[in-house]
Amino acid sequence: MIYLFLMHFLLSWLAFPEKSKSAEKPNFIILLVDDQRWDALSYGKNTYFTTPELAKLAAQGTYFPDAFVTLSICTPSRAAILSGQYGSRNGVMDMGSRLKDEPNALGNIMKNNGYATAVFGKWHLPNQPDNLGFDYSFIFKGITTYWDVDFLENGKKKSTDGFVDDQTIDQTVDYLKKRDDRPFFLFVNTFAPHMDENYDWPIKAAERSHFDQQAAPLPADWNTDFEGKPAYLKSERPHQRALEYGYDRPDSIRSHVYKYAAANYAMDQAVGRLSKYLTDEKLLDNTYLIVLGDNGWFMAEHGLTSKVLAYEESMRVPFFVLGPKVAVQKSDEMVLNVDLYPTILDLAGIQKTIHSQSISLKKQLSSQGKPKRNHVFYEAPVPVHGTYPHYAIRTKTWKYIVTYHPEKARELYSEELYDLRNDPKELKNLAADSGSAKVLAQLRKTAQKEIQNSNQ
Ligand SMILES: [Ca+2]
Repeated sequence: MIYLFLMHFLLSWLAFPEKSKSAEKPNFIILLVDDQRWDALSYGKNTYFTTPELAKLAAQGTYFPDAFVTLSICTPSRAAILSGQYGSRNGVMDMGSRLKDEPNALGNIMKNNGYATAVFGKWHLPNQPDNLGFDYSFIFKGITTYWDVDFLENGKKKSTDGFVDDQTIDQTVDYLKKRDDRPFFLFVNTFAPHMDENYDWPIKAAERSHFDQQAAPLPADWNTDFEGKPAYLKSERPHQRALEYGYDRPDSIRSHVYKYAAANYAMDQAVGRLSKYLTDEKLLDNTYLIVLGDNGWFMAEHGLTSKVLAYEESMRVPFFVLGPKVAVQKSDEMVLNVDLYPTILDLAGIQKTIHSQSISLKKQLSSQGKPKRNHVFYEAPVPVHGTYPHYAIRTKTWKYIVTYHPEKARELYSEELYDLRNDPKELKNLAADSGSAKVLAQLRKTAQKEIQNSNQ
């Protein structure tokens, strides 16, 4: 008995210094949800897109309802997160470009500061994970299927059975179970609710049973004549692909909304497995969990599908943070995906001179304070998925979008102005409205200044 007691004492004594060492630095998990619209998170509201697990997590931390990406599409969004910079500076403005500055990628900074680094799930950059600082990777590249996916574990094929996001999350939990005493930085990427490679959301009946297809909401302007919107949208992919999906018929739209909601729910349930582990192990006492979407997704709003464009359904994403001393609150700050980079360095106490086009949210995570931003800047400078080059300024109450000809450099194609307070769905373009001329002039000026500064 005395022997056992002494052994216990000795083991505790040996274990304690290691535990306190890892407690010095906080851990970080970025959970990036693929193609999740800002309203596909059931936080504090009744929505068709129920996500009980994410809602439970969001209610424990700071939720940012006004959160946006700098460019709404997979690869540029991931590059923006890992660089803290806009695509026009970091080099990634389309699907095939490489992140230029690998040594200063977030993974490398964390690794060089003593963090165990790992990435899980969807990887959508031409750069290799280890070159961006991830020591361990369990990934698939780009677009895949929902079931029985072949992952790459540190570059070697590893076949799996079951739902892709269950595998991603289970591997994350497995990694955490086997971790050493270093603090960790994990980049966890879901695939759902992105469409799979067959342009479908093949979710099983159990998840679909949570949703009523007939009750799926229809957007107000699904049958639009494009009045007030850039005319090219009608003949290019954003609308033409929507027609291929059958978005000229309410039943087809409802079918897509229903399947998207079920896929979003399946992702949510997978995340619940990580949430349970973090809670059971009390890891959230010293771990910041940052959850956001990489871009939104149109489901017939303005007669469109897909993303890239600067309307709310596309550029606005879910975003919340929980962890040590993070206040339970809804923040007024307008935030961007590029803010993760300086925020994580700030919270980790890493001193580094960075060329970041973003702000640290450390203060916003502990108290309301005065918002730092009065607008966010959005850029889609090169044609992607049938869009023309365009930029936007979004304030709390207004949005200005300027579009240029794709082949005639800097030749204005169209301007849009939306009064978000009275027209949150961006149905009525006020750019030609004389009563809004002053706001238009002001936002136009802000946009030009931001465009000039964007790659500086
Ligand atoms: Ca995406």
